[in-house]
Amino acid sequence: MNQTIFGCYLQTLVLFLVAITHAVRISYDGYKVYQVTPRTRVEADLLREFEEDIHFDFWSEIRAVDFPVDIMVAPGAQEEFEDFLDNQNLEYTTIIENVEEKIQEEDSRQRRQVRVDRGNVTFTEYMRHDEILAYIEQLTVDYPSIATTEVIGKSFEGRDLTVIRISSGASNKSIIFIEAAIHAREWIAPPVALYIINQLVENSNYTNMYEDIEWVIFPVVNPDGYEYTHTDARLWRKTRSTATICNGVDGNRNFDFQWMVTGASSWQCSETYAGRSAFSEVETQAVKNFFDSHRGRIKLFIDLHSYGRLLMFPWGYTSDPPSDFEELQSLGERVNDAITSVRGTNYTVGTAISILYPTSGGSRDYAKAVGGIDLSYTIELPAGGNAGFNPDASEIIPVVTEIWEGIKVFYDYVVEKYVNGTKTV
Ligand code: 0X9
Ligand code: ZN
Repeated sequence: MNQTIFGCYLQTLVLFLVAITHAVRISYDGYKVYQVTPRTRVEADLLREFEEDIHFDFWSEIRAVDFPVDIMVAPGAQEEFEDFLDNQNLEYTTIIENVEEKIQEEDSRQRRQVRVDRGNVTFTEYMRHDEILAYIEQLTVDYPSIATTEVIGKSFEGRDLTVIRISSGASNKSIIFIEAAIHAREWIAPPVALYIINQLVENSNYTNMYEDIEWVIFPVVNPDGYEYTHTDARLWRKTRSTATICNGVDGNRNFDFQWMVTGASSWQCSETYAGRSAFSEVETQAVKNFFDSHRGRIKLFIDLHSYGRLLMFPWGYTSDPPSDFEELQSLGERVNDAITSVRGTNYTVGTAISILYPTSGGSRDYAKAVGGIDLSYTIELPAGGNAGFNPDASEIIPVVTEIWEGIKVFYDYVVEKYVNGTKTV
């Protein structure tokens, strides 16, 4: 075979391989989202049977009775599922007829927009990971005396795991640590982290907020998964570490506290796969190492997720309330009041297990039990008005601005309790 022809074959082969490994986005054509509302515990338990089934993706979780549950179902399983719902007399509606169509609509909106200028931030579209990092790096150039970044690890695919520190004056101050997007598809979480960064650093009204407190914000804990949701599969949740059959681990089941005890799966294809061992993931190790190296200084931990409008504190693994339940509940309610004051959005406040479902191996429980961080919360941000994980980019600003009001209440409390030593809740 002469060289030209061989070269041609090779090129075709490479193009083909690139096509099948990269360019083909996972299609959700024909996938439907059902909203099922169990009216009794028995009905809720019936639904639980589907949680581990690969054809079912629970977008929102089975909570108490009378709370609607959003479930995406693959085409091949829909008929049987509908028969089941009818036979069991479960109440349901179809909220998305075809998930792929929704994603296409979202894509066409995004494509019409210009990419973000390097080093800038925007709250009118979702930013890519490199754009997010470029913005926080730019802040360290523009505000060198208050903003610094630190790479606290590398992701499985080699991306920087970068946090930004915002602080002035003394070192060794109490820390507020906020992380987002341990779950890749929860796109509304990074903008919330970025807005907090943006207000603290770029809005001169808030310079006092980092004089007595150091903020450390980790805008994308799972950058591999996050990028994968932009390039390949919009609804990817887990990390991108490779395994024998299915890739990825649920980072929020991978922490070494009550690991694999409840609400987590040992099956690698499950959306809640806890990993082959606790801290198998480099991304969760980075968070753990950060906790370890700042032991005693971190006073508040917030883990940002979507969706559900929930403000949760430990525990997720047991229904025994934490000893400081009253304090965590009343602080959560005050945060919610501040959020609600903006445009009426109301979050449900409570222990994770009581308002959601049992889980273990998550960062929030770990932060409190092992990290020694008494104030530890998970915030489930709102769903898109457009349904599910596809909040229109136009919904970013209302969400981030109302959460910012809640963050101020958290901040005031940390200062009162740990800086001035006069707790009032
Ligand atoms: O399941 C999770 O990790 C979180 N929900 S999400 O829909 N964002 O995936 C919530 C964890 C809350 N913790 C407990 N329920 N214990
Ligand atoms: Zn989540």
